[in-house]
Amino acid sequence: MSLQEKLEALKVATVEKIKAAEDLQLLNQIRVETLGKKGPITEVLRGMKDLSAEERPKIGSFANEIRDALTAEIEEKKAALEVAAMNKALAEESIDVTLPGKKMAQGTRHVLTQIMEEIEDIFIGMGYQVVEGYEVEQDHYNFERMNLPKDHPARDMQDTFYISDEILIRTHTSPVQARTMEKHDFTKGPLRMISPGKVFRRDTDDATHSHQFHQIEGLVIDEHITMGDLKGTLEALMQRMFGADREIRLRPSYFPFTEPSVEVDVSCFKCGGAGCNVCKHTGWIEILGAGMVHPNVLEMSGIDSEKYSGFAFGLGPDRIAMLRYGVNDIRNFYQNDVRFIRQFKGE
Ligand code: 2U9
Repeated sequence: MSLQEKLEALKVATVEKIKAAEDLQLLNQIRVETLGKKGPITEVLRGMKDLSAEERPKIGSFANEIRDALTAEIEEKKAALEVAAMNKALAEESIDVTLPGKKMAQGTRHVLTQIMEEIEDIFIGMGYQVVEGYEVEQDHYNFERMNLPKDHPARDMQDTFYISDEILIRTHTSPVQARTMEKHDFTKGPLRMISPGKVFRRDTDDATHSHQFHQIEGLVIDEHITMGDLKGTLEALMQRMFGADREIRLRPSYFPFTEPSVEVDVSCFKCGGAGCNVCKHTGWIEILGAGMVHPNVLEMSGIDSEKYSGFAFGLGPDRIAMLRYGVNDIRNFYQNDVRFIRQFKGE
């Protein structure tokens, strides 16, 4: 076989290989093997010196021709493979915009937050300010200012989480009111406030007791505030929360910080007063504590109890949520089991 025939055969075989190559890596391998420094064409060109002067230009130009032809063939195939790879990637990575989207999980406000915000909205509508204070408090504001002197049983280590002799975590939100009333400028108008928040009592947790629970306390101080203002305000609150035909009744009670003090019942929102399991067949539900602010409490905050009077009340959002939704264990509110929490969508 002449050198020319050999080159021709090489060209035919290589073109076959190029056509059959299915990826760029293989194609590159063919290029290196055929046209590279150690390849047959380079070898022919290198061996030119041994050829006759007559043969040399013929073989030389034929070898160059073949090299150029194969280079072009490889380039063409390379472009084709690149286009194929791109099309494949496009097909695989394309997004089907008609598929349904992923649902974003939407949380809800905690049921106790919902109840507290509902109550806040009612009082904001009646011109009250919402004040949040400290959870870590001084004994002075938590007890002393609330007419609970040093020897009062409510200050017992049994009931209160003390941090030191003088520092504790609040057992009610009353210290917020005490701090607000001592700062209030009564020449500018009455004080109307509520204070919602967490409170803490040393207690063994069970279905109806939790060492952490919530309170909303309210306080109104002005000249000529009477028990009638107290009753009208709490009746309006109960009607907004439990229905326009709710009634309330007051029973005498005792709190150190109010005198007189009352327990407030609301007519049952489930049976309307006829008697059912919610009201334990009495027609009434005990829902609030309240009273006229004790003169000592006013005086300790620098308010003239001859000129000013006020009413105060306290309620428990935990108890309200338990009554309204039939929750039988207060600990549910604090265990953050989403199966419980997500039942209260707040719509
Ligand atoms: C000041 C003066 C008086 C707040 C009051 C109650 C009655 C009351 C309980 C209801 C259920 C606590 O959440 S509960 O466990 N509270 O019965 N609270 S009067 O009296 C005040 C507050 C602040 C300066």
